Amino acid sequence: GSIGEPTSKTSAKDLDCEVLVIGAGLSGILSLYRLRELGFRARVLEAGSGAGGTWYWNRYPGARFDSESYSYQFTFSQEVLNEWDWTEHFAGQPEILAYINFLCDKFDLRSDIQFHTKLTTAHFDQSNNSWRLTDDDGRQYTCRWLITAIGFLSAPTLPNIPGVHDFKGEAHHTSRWPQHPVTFENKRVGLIGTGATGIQCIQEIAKTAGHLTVFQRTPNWAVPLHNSPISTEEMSTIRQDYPAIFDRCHRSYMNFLHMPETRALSEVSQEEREAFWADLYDNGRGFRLWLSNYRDVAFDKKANRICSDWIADRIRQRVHDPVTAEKLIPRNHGFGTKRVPMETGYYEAYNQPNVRLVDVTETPIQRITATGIQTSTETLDLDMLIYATGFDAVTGAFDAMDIRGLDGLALKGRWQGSPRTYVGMTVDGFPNLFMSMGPHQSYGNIPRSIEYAVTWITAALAHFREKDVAYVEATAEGVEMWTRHVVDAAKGSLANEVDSWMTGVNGNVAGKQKRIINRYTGSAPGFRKFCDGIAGGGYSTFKLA
Ligand code: N01
Repeated sequence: GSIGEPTSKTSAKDLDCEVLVIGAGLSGILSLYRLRELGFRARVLEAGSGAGGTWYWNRYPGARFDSESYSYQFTFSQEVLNEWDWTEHFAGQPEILAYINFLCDKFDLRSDIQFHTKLTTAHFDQSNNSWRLTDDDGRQYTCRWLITAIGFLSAPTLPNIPGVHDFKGEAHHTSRWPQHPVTFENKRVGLIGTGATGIQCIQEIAKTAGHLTVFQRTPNWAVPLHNSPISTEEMSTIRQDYPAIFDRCHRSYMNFLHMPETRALSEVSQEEREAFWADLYDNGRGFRLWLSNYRDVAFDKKANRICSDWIADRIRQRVHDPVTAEKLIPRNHGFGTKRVPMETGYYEAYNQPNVRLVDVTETPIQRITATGIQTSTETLDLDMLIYATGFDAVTGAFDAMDIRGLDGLALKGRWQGSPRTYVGMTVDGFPNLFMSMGPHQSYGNIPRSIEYAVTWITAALAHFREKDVAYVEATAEGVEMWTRHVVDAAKGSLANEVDSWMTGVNGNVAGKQKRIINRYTGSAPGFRKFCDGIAGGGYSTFKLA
């Protein structure tokens, strides 16, 4: 260091950076913005060639917000709120990526983002309280504080079907969609997976594909999105409404715009509830039917069944072939117990002559071959295969790296298939490591949740710097308490009694067959209050040195 530079135990002058952030998605770019604002020397390391994370990787046709654009943007900069116009109530991926690039340009964020950098290891060095990272080219990076901004739906998984690597035609996972245009005209396309991604993709590809075969294992309760363009006049009305919109999100259970219905289904007549659902189904934008439903639908099996049956009838009305319609109606889970996919003409796609549904519970896929898919009853030749098969969610991106804390303890080993955290942002045994959107956090409306987590983490770092603290570790008691609280908060919700990424189940990943509680399902306002309390108490619930 130069003469006269203050020396203290928190001085990070021998390290590459005070703070390294892994990932340049929404969490990463906001971390960088905040850290710079607080005067930290920070850098972001990103595997891709551009910023955007989820919205950089998921370029599949039909990818778009399922939440209102104006509720799913950042609120930290009034200037950006003034300058950026949304053109649709639910923006498509190109517009979302343009928004993220607008943020990067405006705040010159790219100058501190290193692209094409895929980290493989992160080891804590006890000798000087720092993290040492290695990328897949063997380059090393050191920092005092490490922020993981790696996403919880970012590690894609292929189906565990024999021959999955044998196909010689064009094959794409939705989450690794190429940057060059992909066309479907005159092509025989096969698509596996009917989650939120598959449904967005199917309804779009059906418009142009020569022929599309959808391989469905579990149908989902998709409901209409009701997207529409935003005119210049409407945009200025929406903008005037921003404070009210953000306030609503702030007060709601999962940071969404939609408030729950206060009545229970049992308190209203059949006529009344059917009119209520018809209005939400036919006019309610986005998640309204899901999140503004009668309050017992998410918890009471009987109420849920009545609502599910009503929606099943809507599916029957929309699909001409009764056999196909029945296949599209979920049997093993009720409405809203998994993330509800949003659709625009999804069910009608199956009325087109170029679209066919194959139920793989009836005719299982036996193998993927060089030329297509072989089921128990037929061989289908395909030009293109699309995997909309989802992610090794929540812990997958952590498992993909060798993360080691005190005494070489591996994070994977610490968690052993079920995460343990303190407020979803820290883990005992892993000092100076902070996670944005780690397990056990309140997800819901993700940008709202990211804005909170990143602001909390970066403010904590500023506090530690001010107090000359160089070592911060969650306590074992804190982790035990929070983990128990997360499990308790999950009780009673039907969503936690169903296999999905939200309960940590992924049949394609070894060791992920059993349901766990991997996200915080208590209220977002309660989560924030708890975390604010930690900050207000000077972070005394951490081990500080
Ligand atoms: O992934 P999924 P996704 N054989 O796991 C099937 C968010 N998101 O990418 O259910 C046959 O939901 C699997 O079948 P099954 C949102 O939070 C947000 O669609 O396991 N099929 C299922 O149908 C969402 O929840 C937006 O029986 C196999 C599908 O693949 C999350 O991302 C848009 C199979 C995977 O569905 C994940 O959604 C899109 C196999 N071996 C997504 N393996 C927004 O708008 C898997 N499947 C913000």
